[in-house]
Amino acid sequence: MNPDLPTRMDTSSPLDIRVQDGIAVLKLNRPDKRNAINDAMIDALLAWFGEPHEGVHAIVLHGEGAHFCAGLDLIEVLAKRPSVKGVVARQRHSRRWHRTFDLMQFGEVPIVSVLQGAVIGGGMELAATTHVRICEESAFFQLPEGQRGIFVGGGASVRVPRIIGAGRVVEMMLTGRTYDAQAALQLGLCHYVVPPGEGLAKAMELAARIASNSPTSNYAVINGINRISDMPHGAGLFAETMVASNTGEDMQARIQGFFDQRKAGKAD
Ligand code: 1HE
Repeated sequence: MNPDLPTRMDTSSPLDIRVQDGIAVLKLNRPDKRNAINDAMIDALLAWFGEPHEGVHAIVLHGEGAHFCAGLDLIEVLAKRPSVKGVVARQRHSRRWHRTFDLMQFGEVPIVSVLQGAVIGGGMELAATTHVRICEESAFFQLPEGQRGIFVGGGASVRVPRIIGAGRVVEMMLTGRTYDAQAALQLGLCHYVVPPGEGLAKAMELAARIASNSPTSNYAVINGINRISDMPHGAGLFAETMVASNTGEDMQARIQGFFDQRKAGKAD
């Protein structure tokens, strides 16, 4: 373990962080509140993702207990809201989530998430920042903001339509529809569905595979693909060339290794 990495073992912390063999495992740690996202959890995510972590090549994000995340901590919001005066001050909350979630989606290292039980509201927004999403069979997705008298504020209106389409998000929010794990797989909300209790092992397996890629290529993929696919054709191709010309640091050894391995395999 790298001693420079902030590692929280404190069971009262909303975010538990452990680093092993180049993989950081971040656990949402408020199971008694279904891992609802309070200010302290956002602060912990912002603090960790706001710093570089040398030696970390993949991240696994999961939640303690039966639910990945019940979204915004509604109790905290109700308690704080009367004291937050003015539009700009009220917008701070959403903008802090945006900052945090952008650092995650467009960070230096790919994130694999494990989703079980509730993936609701802000929990779905958090999941949508991650690059590889694994559902356990119990997972279900909801955006009940409309039913709670609020609107999404952690990036759902930007990230989720890019995954499932704006029309489905509108319908989901208006009717309170729930998507289960199998539907999520078909829609691209998740990439794998695994039996109960197997999500973390699958995530560690995929994270190890991701960590063995070139770090520069991983960085280019997580920062490049989503941004470039938003660009007009010509700008996108130009951006692709610029990104491609900034990768390849270790391509010689990797390509040589690929052919050496094939030769060795054929000789056996
Ligand atoms: C919470 C929260 C929460 C649970 N904030 N405390 N999110 C929601 O609207 C989802 C609301 N929660 C639920 O629908 C259910 O709690 C679950 C389906 C997630 C779980 O059900 P269950 O039966 O296992 O647990 P529970 O008995 O409902 O809740 C257990 C405890 O967690 C209870 O606290 P306790 O002190 O009474 O034990 C609940 O109050 C607490 N809890 N969910 C605070 N969300 C940036 S904008 C994003 C906007 C949104 O995310 S809107 C969606 C909010």
